[in-house]
Amino acid sequence: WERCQPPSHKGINTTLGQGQQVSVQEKQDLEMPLARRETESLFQEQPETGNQYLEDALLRSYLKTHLPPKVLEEVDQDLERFGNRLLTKIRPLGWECELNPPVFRQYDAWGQRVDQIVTCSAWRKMKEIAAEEGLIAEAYERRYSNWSRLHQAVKLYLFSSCSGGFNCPLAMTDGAAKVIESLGIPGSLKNAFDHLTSRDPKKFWTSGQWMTERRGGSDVANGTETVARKQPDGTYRLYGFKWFTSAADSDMTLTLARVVDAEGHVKQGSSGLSLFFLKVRDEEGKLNSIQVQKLKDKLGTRQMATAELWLDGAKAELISAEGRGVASISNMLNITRIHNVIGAVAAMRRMISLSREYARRRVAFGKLLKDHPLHMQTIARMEVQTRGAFLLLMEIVRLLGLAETNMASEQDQLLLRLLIPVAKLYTGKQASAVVVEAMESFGGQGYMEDTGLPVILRDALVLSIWEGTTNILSLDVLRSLTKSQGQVMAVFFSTVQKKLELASSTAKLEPAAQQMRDAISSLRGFMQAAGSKGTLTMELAARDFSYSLARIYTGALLMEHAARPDASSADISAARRWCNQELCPAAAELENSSYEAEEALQDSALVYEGSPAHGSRL
Ligand code: UCC
Repeated sequence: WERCQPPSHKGINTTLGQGQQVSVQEKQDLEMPLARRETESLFQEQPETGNQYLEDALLRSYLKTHLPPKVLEEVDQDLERFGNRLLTKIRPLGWECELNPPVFRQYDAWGQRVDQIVTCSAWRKMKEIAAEEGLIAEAYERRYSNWSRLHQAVKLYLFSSCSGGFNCPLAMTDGAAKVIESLGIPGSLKNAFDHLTSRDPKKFWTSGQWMTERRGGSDVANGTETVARKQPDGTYRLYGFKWFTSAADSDMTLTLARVVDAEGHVKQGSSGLSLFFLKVRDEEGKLNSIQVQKLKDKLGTRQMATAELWLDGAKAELISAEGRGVASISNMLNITRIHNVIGAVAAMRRMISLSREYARRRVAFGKLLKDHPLHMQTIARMEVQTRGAFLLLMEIVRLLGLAETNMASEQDQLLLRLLIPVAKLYTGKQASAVVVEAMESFGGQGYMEDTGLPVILRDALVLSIWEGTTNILSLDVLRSLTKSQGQVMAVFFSTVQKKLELASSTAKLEPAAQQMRDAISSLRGFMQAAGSKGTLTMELAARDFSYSLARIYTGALLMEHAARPDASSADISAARRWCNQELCPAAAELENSSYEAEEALQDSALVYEGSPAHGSRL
C-alpha cells in the first residue's frame, strides 16, 4: 500500500461542487490502491531482443549461401561475438548518446571564443569501438579479398541501430577513405588514409563531407560559393559558408570549392568545382580558421552534431584535378549512399525485431498479439519489404567487393553504378513506411519517447532526404543510363533474366516467375515507348522508373534466394508476396499518359488551385 501511495488529489477536480468534491476524493482514496495494484499486474512487458546476428535468419542464410566456407567460419564467429558486444555494451551507449546530444559552447567563461562542440563520453566511446571493431578498416585491409566489403557492411548493419548516430560519421569516413584510395593514396594523403582505416582507437580519425551550402544541397554545381585561394606554398585557403556539415566534430573533411584564378575570377557551374582535403584542427587542437556558427536543430539524428561553419581561410589541399570536384566526390557519395541503405535496412530490421517480440508478450482481446492473424499479416508485410531491401543491400556490397579487388567485370561495374541510387532511393522510402507501421504495432506505447521507438522513426526519416533526395537520385539513375549509352539497361535485363532462370525450376515459384517475366516485358515496352518521346517523358517518369528497377531487381534477388535447395518456406513466401505487387509502375503510368506534357501542366494546376499563383504563368 505504501509503495502504491497515489499522489495527493487535493483540488484535482475544480468543476465539481465542494460537497461533491469531497465524496469524489473519498471514493478515489478507497479505490486507488486496488486500481494501482491492477495497473501493476497488467503492466506491459518490454520487448527484449537478444543477439541480433543470431536472430537474423535471412542474414545468416545469405552468408551461408555466398561466403566461401573458410571465410564463413571466421566471419560467423566474429559476428556472433560482435552481436554479444552490441547487446551488452554498445546498445546502452547508443541510448546514452540519444540522451546526451552534443552541446555547442561558443565562448569560455572569460569571453574567449572557443567554438567547442562538446560531445558525451558515450559518443567518444563509440569512436573507439568503431576502430577496435575495424568498422572502416575491414573494408580496406581486404583480408577476405572480395568478401571484405560484405563483412564490413554486415557489421555496420548490425551496429547501425545501436550506434547512437555514430553510423553517420562512419559513412563519411568510409567515403573519404574511398576517395583517397581511388586517387591512388598520394603521399600527402597517406597519413590521413592510415588514420581513417586504423584499428587503433588512439589513432582513428573520422571524416566529414561538407557539400551543402546556403544556396542548396541538391544543386551542388550552382549552390557552391566557397572559393579557394592558392598560397605560395601550393596549399589553398578556403573562404565560404558550409550550411549543413554533419558530424562536425570530425577530425578531417573533404569539401568542394572554386579555385580563384590569377585574375581573381572563379568559374561557375560544375566544371568550376574542385575537391579539397582539410584537417579541422591543427596539432594544438585549434580550429583551422573555421568558425562554428551554430548547431542545427534537427528532427532526428540529434545525437550527432550538424553545424553551420564559416571557413575563414581554412588551410586545405587540392586533391582532384581542377574542375573535377563533383566527379571526384562522387566516389564518396556512392559510399555514403550505400551506408544510407545500410541504415535503412537496419532500422527496418530493428523495428520488426522489437515488434515481433512485443507480439509474443502483449495480450489484447484475450490473446497474445501474435495470435491475431491481422496483426501478424501486418508484420509479415513489413518483413517482406525488409527482406527485399536486405538482399538488395547485399547485392550492392557484393558487387562493390568485386570492384575493389579488380574482380568485377565491366557489366558488374555498370550494374553497381545503377543499383546504388536505385537502392538508396527505394530503401529510404521503405524505411520510413516500415518504421511508421512498426511503431503502430505497439499501439500508444510506440509513440512514447522513453520506449526508444520514436528515436528510430526520427532517425529513419532523414534517410530519404540526405545524400540525395528521392527525385535527385531518380535523376541520377537517368544519368547512369545516359553515361553508359543505355548499356546499363542491357546488363540489368540480362542479370535479372539469369537470376530468374535459376528460380524457374522451382514449382512453387512459378507463378511469381511469371509475374516477373510480365514485369520485365512491361519494362522493355516502357523503355521502347519512352525512348521515342522527348526528354520530358523520361524526367516525369524518373521516379516510377527507378521504383520499377528496384522492384524488379529485388524480385529477382528474392526469387534467387528462394530457389536455393535449402530455402525455407519463409524465403519462398517472401519471394511470392514481393512479386504480387505492381512490379513495373512506370509502364502502368505510361499507359495512363502520366508523362505527357499536358499532364505536367495539370500537375501544376492541381498543386496551385486556390493559391495566389493560380492563373499566373507558372
Ligand atoms: O552531406 C550531407 C550530409 C552528410 C551526412 C551523410 C551521412 C550519411 C549517413 C548514412 C548512415 C545512416 S548531404 C549532401 C548531400 N548532397 C548530395 O547528395 C548531392 C545531391 N546532388 C547530386 O547528387 C547531384 O546529382 C550532383 C551534385 C552530383 C549533380 O552535380 P552536377 O555537377 O550537375 O552533375 P554532372 O555534371 O552530371 O556530373 C559531374 C560528373 C560526371 O562525370 P563526367 O564529367 O566524367 O561525365 C558524372 O558522371 O560527376 C559524375 N557523377 C557521378 N559519377 C555524378 N554523380 C555521380 C555518381 N553518383 N556516381 C558516379
